[in-house]
Amino acid sequence: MSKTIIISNRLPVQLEIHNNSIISTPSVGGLATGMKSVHESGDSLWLGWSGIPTEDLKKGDDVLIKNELKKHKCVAVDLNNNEIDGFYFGFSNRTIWPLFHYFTEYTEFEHSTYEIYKQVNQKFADKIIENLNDGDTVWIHDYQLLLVPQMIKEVKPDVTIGFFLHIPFPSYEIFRTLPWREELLEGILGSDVIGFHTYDYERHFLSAVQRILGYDAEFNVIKNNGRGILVDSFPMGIDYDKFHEAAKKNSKQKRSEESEVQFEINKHLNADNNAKLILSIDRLDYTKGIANRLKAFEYFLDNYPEYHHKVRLVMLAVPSRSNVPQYKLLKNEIDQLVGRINGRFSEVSWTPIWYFYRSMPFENLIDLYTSSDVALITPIRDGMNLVAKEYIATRTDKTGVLILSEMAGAAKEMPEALIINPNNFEQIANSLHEALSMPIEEQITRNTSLQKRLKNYNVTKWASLFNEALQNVFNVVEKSTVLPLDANAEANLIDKFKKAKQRILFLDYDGTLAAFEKIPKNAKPSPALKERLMRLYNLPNTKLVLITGRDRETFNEWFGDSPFTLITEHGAWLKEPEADWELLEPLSDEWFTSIQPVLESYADSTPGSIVELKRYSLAWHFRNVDPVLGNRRAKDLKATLQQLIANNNLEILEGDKVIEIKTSGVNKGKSACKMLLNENYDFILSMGDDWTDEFMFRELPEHTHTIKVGKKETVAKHFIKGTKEVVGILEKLTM
Ligand code: GDG
Repeated sequence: MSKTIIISNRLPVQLEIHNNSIISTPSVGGLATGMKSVHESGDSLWLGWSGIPTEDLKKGDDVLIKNELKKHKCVAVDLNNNEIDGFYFGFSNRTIWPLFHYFTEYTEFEHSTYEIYKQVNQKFADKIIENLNDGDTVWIHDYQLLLVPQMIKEVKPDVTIGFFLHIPFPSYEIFRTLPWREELLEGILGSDVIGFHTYDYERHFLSAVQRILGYDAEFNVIKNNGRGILVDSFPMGIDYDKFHEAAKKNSKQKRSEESEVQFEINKHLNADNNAKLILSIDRLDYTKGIANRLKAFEYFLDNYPEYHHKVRLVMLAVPSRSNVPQYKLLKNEIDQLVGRINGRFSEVSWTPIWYFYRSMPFENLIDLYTSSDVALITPIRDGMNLVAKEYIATRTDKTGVLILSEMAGAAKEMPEALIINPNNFEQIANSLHEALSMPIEEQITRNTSLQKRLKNYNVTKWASLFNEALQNVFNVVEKSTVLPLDANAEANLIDKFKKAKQRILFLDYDGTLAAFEKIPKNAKPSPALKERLMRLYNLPNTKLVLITGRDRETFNEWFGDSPFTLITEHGAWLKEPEADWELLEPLSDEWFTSIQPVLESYADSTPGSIVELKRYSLAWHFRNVDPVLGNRRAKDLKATLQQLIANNNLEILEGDKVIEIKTSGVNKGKSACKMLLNENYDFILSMGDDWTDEFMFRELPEHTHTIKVGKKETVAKHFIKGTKEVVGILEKLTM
């Protein structure tokens, strides 16, 4: 039976070994809490790090761990201390975490930790592949594992892979600062469905993919490798009933059953008729805005003295990543702020802040949620923030006010809360006043809508919508039918080549034999390339055709003295070795006068674009233009040209970041087929990267070995990554 494999950095249980016996406790944190109900209810296997470094394991511990994890349907990925430092405390938490939360000043760009991050991601990928059966679905979670989707897809192209990011995806301007931006994006794009909490994160991701990798996106589908990748927002919900029912149970508790926390809370609430409790719960993290919150609370106490003695802020800060320097600094800052505020305002019978630096059992969490009149949640940036949702779920009598930062993903779904800017002390203080004096009826009205939404769109719904998208993704997007030229296919190609009696090779130039250059003239063939082509040419019974969209003059300069067959301007010109250039089609340039000014005006108004004048065609190149602007202008230009070329026997060719206008009927396919007329080739190879090469792939005989270079849609039979791989194949043909 097929299963879902869930993968996250940490498992949903934390393990500790004491005196040869193992203790497991549930993990705290948004991801673990959210996915737990999915894991428990379905047929699934959860892979992640056990929490114990391999150095701490004694002989036999691995078996103990394995057996314990088996009970929880989990499998451990073993990590040693060096890996934990580099991968988790290093690249994950000192590079990605701060950068994705817009804390650029905390972001470290450290090559060595990235290398370990890569190795550990590979370890996760290997473990997944080891546990994978046909028909299984893979669901990878969060920023620690950005490279894993691609690592799996490369080995198992047929597996359906989902990826969900629990933290924000930053804007392109922030993301582009990462030295490893291309690799990380490619890593995520190994997935078939990519999910974010909000539409903002989704559009930032789409923008980064288009601008950094140059891949096209149609609405929320990215075209990559001839396959579609669905990108969507799936705001994560909570296990509403669990929190609601726990709160109900809590309200029916007898005094004797009360916890110590509840006892202390009640003491405060009973001390004054108007006593109120404000709650703050987070991991101790600089993204959560804890310092700002404290300062805003101090500002509130200064400006609203009538609340002295009556109001208390209960602040639970759960220890987190204390190995990372910024977290240590933050801990000191919070300690000092709490000390200062309590020092300033405390009286014998009243301390304004109750501060807990630890985690609490679930029951105490419920005590806090149910006893607090206000929840004050003010992150500077937060992917979602489940605490905001949990607080509302526990308000069984529908009272209570949520003050929520607009920077939390949750704010998008909770407009009935008092939404604040976490950097605006005054606004936070005024909202506290508004919350504490809000009429009960208004609280009930707001919370009724909130609860309805949270109950309906709970974590099960979230997971099932994501899963549905994953199961149906190939009804929405295209599954790649093009195969990579893997070792078997390559061996077959070489074998056919060696055994053939008459061979012909059609090789495109830019993007196939030579990498793209910012200035097209700079893509001149290197002596090494020329030598390699000569070796091919010198093989017996082998015809070598270089086929390009470039103009005749440039190719004549580069290859005029080489003995290869040259076809330029998409098939307008032909030069056989030792012969003169010959025009393959009757062409004219009379139409330039009406079209060239239009292209020039687009080049003027679109920074980075240029017009290329060929002998019988005109091209507008926009490779160096911002991709979004470039695509928009290209669309406009095409529409304008379509009106101008009507009745002119011209056609518009859309290449890779180029729009070309030329006499219709001239294309690489037609001219390549002409080369076959008088010979009987039993081996034909055609390689190209561009849309214009598709004419060759389509029109050459069925037995042609067609290879697309790069990750685009194609009718070719195989694809390879890039020019380096092209060189590799050519080398092997001459060996
Ligand atoms: C990441 C993103 C996103 C907290 N203290 C205790 C405790 N908790 C539980 C809460 C809640 C969870 O931990 C915290 O969830 P958050 O969403 O607030 O935050 P992160 O852990 O930073 O999670 C975040 C989330 O992923 C999900 O996608 O919302 O934006 O940063 O469930 O109840 N639980 C117990 N004791 C505690 O002391 N038992």
